[in-house]
Amino acid sequence: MKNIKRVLLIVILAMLGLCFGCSEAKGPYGKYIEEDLETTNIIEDNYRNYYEIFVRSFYDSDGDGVGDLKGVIEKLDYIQDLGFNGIWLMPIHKSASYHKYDVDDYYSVDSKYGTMEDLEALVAECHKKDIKLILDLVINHSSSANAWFTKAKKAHEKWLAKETLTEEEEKFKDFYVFYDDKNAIPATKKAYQVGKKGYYYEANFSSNMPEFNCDSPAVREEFQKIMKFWLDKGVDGFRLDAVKYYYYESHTKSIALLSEINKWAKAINPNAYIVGECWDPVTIIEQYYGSGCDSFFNFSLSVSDPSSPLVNSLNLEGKMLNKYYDGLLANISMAKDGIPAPFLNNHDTPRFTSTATASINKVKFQYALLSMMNGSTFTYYGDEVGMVGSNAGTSPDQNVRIPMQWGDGFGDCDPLSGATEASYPYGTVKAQMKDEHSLYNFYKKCLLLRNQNPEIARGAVSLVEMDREDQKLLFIEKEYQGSKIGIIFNFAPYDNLKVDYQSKGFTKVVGQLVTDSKDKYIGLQDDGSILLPPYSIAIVK
Ligand SMILES: [Ca+2]
Ligand SMILES: [Ca+2]
Repeated sequence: MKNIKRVLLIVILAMLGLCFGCSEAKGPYGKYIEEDLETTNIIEDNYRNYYEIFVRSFYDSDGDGVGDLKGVIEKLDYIQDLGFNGIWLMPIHKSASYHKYDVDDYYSVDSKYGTMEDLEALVAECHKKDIKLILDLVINHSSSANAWFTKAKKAHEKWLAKETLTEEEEKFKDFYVFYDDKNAIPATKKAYQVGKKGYYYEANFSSNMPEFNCDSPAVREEFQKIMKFWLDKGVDGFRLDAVKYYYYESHTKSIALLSEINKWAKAINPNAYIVGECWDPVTIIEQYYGSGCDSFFNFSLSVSDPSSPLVNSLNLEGKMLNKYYDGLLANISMAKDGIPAPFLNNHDTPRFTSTATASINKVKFQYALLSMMNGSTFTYYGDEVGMVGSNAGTSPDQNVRIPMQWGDGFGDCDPLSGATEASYPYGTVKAQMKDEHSLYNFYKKCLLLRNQNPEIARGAVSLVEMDREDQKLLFIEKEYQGSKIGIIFNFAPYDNLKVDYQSKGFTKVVGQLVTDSKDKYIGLQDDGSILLPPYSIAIVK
């Protein structure tokens, strides 16, 4: 029966070729395969496609030049349409800095971003669209302008002077890490003297970021209160900043605190999602998963790691194909029972479009490689339109936090003070949405395929075939709840790759990611195999 169908197909194709003089780009690729992508196939779990937003530079709803929460609400359709179903907001609490990683008041929304009502409205709108919203929670340190720091210094000085303390002063005298003897400051830590008072406070990031004393029961109680406050507002979890700095001297102690934090959050909302930032190699991060927190970012896959298998899988002259597969397996095994959290770049790293060798096809393929990883992927705002920016070397962080260019004539934020570059080589959002071959539309396809095929994020992986000689073919399968998909990669930048997928137990192509898509596609050959163009991926079932 199959053969008859094939013969018929060939006859029909031949006739079409005759009728239209082969003007349809049949090329070497064979029959075009129609896809049917759904946008709303979201499973109610914590495996999500997260979109990281720097509110200041995202969308300005009221024309004052500063992005705001109402702007995020206005762009929820855009975010959902791209295929994201989770949002990580970089810090939104009151803070004098532009980045807000030094918090003045943990129970507030910075007035530049909007009001508490705006945040509540954003939560409600996200939930209507089945989007989870997580907040950046920066509790290793506060701002030195936080009222708690003033209270703590005052109480600590009274205590040093052996004066009687009130109950509240007792609570605050050790709220931050103070050293009364300069010689007691560990060589690995940074501490600053308070005025000329002869005592010091720990601040490993900067003098205006004093670190909380995580041993203090009062501090731990406050952490719980902060989380309860925001979870009660309906936010779905937290991205925890700088978790290894909780106790900079001891991973064991930081992990133990994370275990408590995770329990506190889950006691309020059992489905709360916690993802921690521990900028360390796999061997360390896997220890952090022992805390029970859902996720820790996988820095070993990001541009911050020069040996990242995602970055190095481009230009396979270096014979790195097995490294991509190893990286894919390590990404899963390091997470133990938790959820892997792979990403390419964020607000602290150069954008991956900024490497000297970047071309649109490489940028697309690199994102496609990320998109085939298990777990919750994290995508930094603006990457979908290929925004460029680097904070490498002496370049400022502002370069990777520049405004989105919407191209609508409104909503663009003012340029970010301090940025030394602002580049949009692939055009505005509006222009890219109209171009079916744009980065934007490629990103969208990657994300929709993740939603459509839940096996990609959640499936158990096994190897079908890897051509270590040629460094072109990687064929894996992922199985989730009895459903199996195959993922076939052509890692070659210039060569087509023919694959007989049917002999491996699969019957149809359900998705294709072709980087050079102007005249190339993954097509069915007359013999039933498929031909993959350079830097492309086929998903088969
Ligand atoms: Ca505004
Ligand atoms: Ca600390």
